[in-house]
Formats: sequence, structure tokens, C-alpha cells
Amino acid sequence: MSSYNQEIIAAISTPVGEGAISIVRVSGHGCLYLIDKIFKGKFHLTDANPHTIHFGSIVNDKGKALDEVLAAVFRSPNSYTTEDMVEINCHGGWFVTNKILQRILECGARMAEPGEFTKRAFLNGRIDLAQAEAVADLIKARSDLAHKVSISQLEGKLSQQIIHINSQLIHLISLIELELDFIEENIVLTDKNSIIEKLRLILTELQKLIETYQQGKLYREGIKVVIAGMPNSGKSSLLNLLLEEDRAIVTPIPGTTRDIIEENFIINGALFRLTDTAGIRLSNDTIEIEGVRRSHEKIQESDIILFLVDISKDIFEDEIRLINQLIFERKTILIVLNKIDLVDDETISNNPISTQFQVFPIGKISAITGTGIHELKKLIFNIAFSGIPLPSEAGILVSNERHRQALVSATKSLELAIDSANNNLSGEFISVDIRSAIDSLGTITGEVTTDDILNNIFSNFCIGK
Ligand SMILES: Nc1nc2c(ncn2[C@@H]2O[C@H](COP(=O)(O)OP(=O)(O)OP(=O)(O)O)[C@@H](O)[C@H]2O)c(=O)[nH]1
Ligand SMILES: [Mg+2]
Repeated sequence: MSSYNQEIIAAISTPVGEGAISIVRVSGHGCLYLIDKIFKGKFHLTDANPHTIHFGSIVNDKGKALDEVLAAVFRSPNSYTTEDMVEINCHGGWFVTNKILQRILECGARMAEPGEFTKRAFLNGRIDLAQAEAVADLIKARSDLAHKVSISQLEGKLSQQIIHINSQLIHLISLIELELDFIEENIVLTDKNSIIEKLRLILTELQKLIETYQQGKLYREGIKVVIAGMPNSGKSSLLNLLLEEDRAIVTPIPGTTRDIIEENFIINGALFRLTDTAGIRLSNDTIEIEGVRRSHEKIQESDIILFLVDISKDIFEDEIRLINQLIFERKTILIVLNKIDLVDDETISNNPISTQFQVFPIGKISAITGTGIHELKKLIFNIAFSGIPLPSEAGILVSNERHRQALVSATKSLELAIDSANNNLSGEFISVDIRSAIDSLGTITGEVTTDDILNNIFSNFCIGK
């Protein structure tokens, strides 16, 4: 387990910029004494009761007020970090907030590193590693579903499941090792088949958790939807319609969009990251060539491609070729016939695209009138979440790649343990593999960890968290 020195740390915990208030956070043994040197209120913060707020001023080295503030006092162990803490609520200007922070640093505190407050909460055992990671996810959550996943992880649901699985594994090891103690006497305490049976059950449980990753990741990061198609098919019009704002330039001139435009939007509480691209065609224009190159790049990175077709045209050779190519590349593609306001029903159902790709879902819209947009959103949502296993029985979703890797390596170890048991190898072999599964699972909660893992995780936090 990593440790930290006991220095007092400080940071601005609110975003940079102007606001009604900003908060400067200070944590560490002795921080109340430190703030008392620069805080002038009715009495000293060192005399204050825990969880109380005090009005006063922060003063400079000449005793002149820098700002009027409210200081919230927390005492160990009942604080975010479990240490003594002060949170100074000051006026929310960039200059004044920094002045206060500088003053605190002058008095002996050190600038906190990104995520250091949360890291201390972890190192002091108030939360485990999966919960600490959930704090960062919660801050970044941009949709209902992302929020749901992170809050359940913050409440410790994933950790509880991991701890439960680990305790079952530890029990199995104790059975196996007890038997090893009696090996000389040839006493058999456990039925080998029942051990294999139990390992298999745990393995299945882990595999189910791994299967939830795809969904968890989509919930957390959002689904990348790229609008692609030939120039002038109405891609930018569709983007504007989905976003309900005039985000992208729309003109009748083919080749209008050159740059990539990306925006978020929500369907049924799920986050979708929508990208408008340059229409795909051969061009002599340097800027457009670069635009088309970026379109292809975005298509490769996408989860779903909305392939837009201007249905009012007569010839669809290029579209058919591009769609076939995307299908060949095993891309998830949703064909969307646009400009249905310009054609009759007969054309909509009997055009070459509809007949040739009838096994695929096809959206039919008018990006000008808005016809069909509601159905299109439903289609996008269903495609994004079809074929994805539901959350595990406990309703837990794994959304973090680090957790997924730990689960995968635990399953590999358990498979080896089962193999050893099946091949009648000595109990020692079985228990070594079970132990390494326990270690892998322990990295999720942070029971087993290294400084590298911790630095990696906490460097992704914002300063002041
Ligand atoms: N009638 C009709 N016109 C549309 C529809 N959708 C788009 N348009 C028109 O088609 C033209 C091209 O629309 P854009 O949205 O700029 O098309 P684009 O696919 O982004 O074009 P590029 O950026 O050049 O690749 C504009 O004049 C739009 O007004 C539609 O559903 N019906
Ligand atoms: Mg465009």
C-alpha cells in the first residue's frame, strides 16, 4: 500500500473563471492552525466545532483584508479526506481566489496535485479505488445513464460484488490448503468436483461482469454517431435538426462542410456524440481533400454510421458502392433516406437503395420538415443498445477499462485453476492460480495496488478534487 507524507495541501476546487463564489480547499494535520494565521473572525478556527461555518476575512501579511469569506471547518476523521480540513468560500473572482490560495501557500501549505484530496480519502481508507474512480466519472457524467453507472459505483456496488467474490475464493483456498496440511495422512477433506463446481460458478459471475463492459462504456463515454454520405445529401441539416440548433452551415452548394463538427445529444437518457463530416467525393480542392480524409477517419472511429442518401436524386451508384464497402468493413450502418418531402411514396419504397438493402434498417426523413426524425432517434437508440447484454444480476455495470482488464486476468487465472483441478494436479497449483485471481480482483478495489496505478488514476482528476 502506498503512503503519503502529512503535508498540508491546498487548491482551488471550483472552476477557473468568474462566479458567485469560489472554494479554496485545505487539508492536512494542522491546517486549522495554518488558516488561523490569516483568518480574522470572531474566534479561532482551532476552537470551532466540527462541521461549522464561520464568517471572517482573509488578511495579507500587513493584516489588510483580501476578501470576506466563510470558512467551513471539518475535523478528522469526518471529512472528505478524513483529515482536518477547511474550505474557504470566497468571492468568485479569478484574481481574489488566487490571492487567497497564494496566501495559504505562503503560510506553509503545498499546492495539491490533481485528485490528491480524493487520493488521501482512498489512502486513509474512507473509500476504495473503484469508488475514487467513480468520483471522477461522476464529475464527467453528461447523461442520465452515465450518472447512474458512476453513482452506483460510488456507492460501492461494484466493490461489494468484488469483495463478495474474493471472499468466496479465499474460502476455497482455505479448504484446499487445509487439505494440504493433512496430505501425509491421506485425508481428503474436500470433494474435488465441488471445488471445480464452485470455481466454475465464480468464473461465470466474472464473465457476466465483463460482458456488461460494452454497455457500461457506452453509458459512460457516449455512443459515437457519424453522419456520412455524398455531398449535399443533407448531413449538416440532419445534425442541426437533431441538435435543434443551427450549428452547422447548410447551403445548396455540394462540398459545404469541410471540417468535422462534433456535438453531444441525448436520446432516452443516453449520451450520443454526433459528428458531421464532409461529403465524400473525389475533389481537386486541397481543403476538401483534407475534409474527406477526416471523414474517412471519423467513419473508422464510429460506433454507428448514419449514411445519408439524397433520395430525390436519380442515380445512386456512388452511394451503393460506399454502403457496400462499409458493410464489407463490418461497420454498424444505418441507412437514412433524406429529402422524402421531394418525392412520392412510390419512390421511397422502390428506389435502388431500399430494394438492394432491404435487410437493413432504413430511416426515412426530411431534414427540412422534420418528418421521420422521431422514428430515426428510436432507430439510433435501438441499434446502439441492441445485442448488448443487460447489466449483471446485481445491476452492476463495469464501465472502466482498468476494471475490465483486472476481471479478464482473474478469469484467466480461474480457468488455469480449473484446468489444474481437472488434471488432478496438487492443491498447491490450484491455490496459486486462485490467489492470482484474488490479486487481480484486488486491484479493482485497490486492496492490491502500486504507485504507478495510483498515479495513473489520480492524474486524470481535476486539481482540487
Ligand atoms: N427539400 C429538402 N432539402 C433538403 C433536405 N435536407 C437538406 N436539404 C437541402 O440540401 C442542401 C444541402 O444540405 P446540407 O445539409 O448542407 O448537406 P450536406 O450533406 O451537409 O452537404 P455537404 O456539407 O456539402 O457535404 C441544402 O440546400 C439543404 O437545404 C430535405 O430533407 N429536404
Ligand atoms: Mg454539410
